[in-house]
Amino acid sequence: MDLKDIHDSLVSLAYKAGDIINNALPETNDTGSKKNSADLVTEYDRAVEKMISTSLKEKYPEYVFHGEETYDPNRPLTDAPTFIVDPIDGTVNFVHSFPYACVSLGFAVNRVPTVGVVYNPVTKTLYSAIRGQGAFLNLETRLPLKGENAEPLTGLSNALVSIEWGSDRSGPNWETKIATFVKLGQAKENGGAMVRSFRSLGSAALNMCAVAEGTMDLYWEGGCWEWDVCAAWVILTEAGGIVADGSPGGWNPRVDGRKYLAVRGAPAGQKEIVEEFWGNIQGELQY
Ligand code: LIP
Repeated sequence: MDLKDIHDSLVSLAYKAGDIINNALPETNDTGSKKNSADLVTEYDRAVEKMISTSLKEKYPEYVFHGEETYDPNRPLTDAPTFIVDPIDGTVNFVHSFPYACVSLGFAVNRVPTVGVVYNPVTKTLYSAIRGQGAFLNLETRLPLKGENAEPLTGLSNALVSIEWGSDRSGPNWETKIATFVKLGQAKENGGAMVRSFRSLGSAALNMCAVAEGTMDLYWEGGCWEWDVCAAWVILTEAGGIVADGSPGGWNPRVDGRKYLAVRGAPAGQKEIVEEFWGNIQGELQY
């Protein structure tokens, strides 16, 4: 298994996908939706995935292809070496021309994210990593950006936290998310964690890459999928970060576990901030 060859192939495909994305003319009104108006798919999502899957199946017929737009719940992710791909992560942003959409190209072995490439073609920002070989911005800048000067994590009140609204806007998971956002954000004298602030980039992959580069301290989401996070996961861990379960107690979540807590690399404080975050979750995410 030549991981460098796989990495280089995914980088090349990322730039090709970026050309399709940058030349697209998506419309906000007549875009196809999956389960509701927040869960979108466009002809460009499908075209990019088709281009990627055709190329990967031709070059690596021995590996499985697992993509968002051709996902079959009757054929879930296995331990086999698998390309795990989201052709356009941040489709809502893409449709609205908000410049935070990306192609997410992951490769996992035994469900362990091993190669990752995430590319935002609007900002020309490429994140990449091979397990055990470091994480990079635009193939040359090592992550995290602060390198050896990365600061300790000193609790949620000093943290910039990425959260997402997702497309499920009712039910117990929604209630848990909203109540947790309130608990995290409110003043300490009212029992809250007083996080410094929240951000929602609208793309799981770009949220997790922001944590990898160290411009975000944490990212918490339940309900996204393995194709949203696989590539960014290895980029994050190769930048010294960790991925804990999005529910309390899980230190080794599966890439297809659908609930995640990503924490940036730091010389101290990772375990403590995970436990502080878990202590603020209001309910149990069920995925
Ligand atoms: C998106 C994720 C995001 C989530 C959205 C959506 P998509 O993926 O990246 O984290 O909150 O609901 O699932 O659909 O743009 O590929």
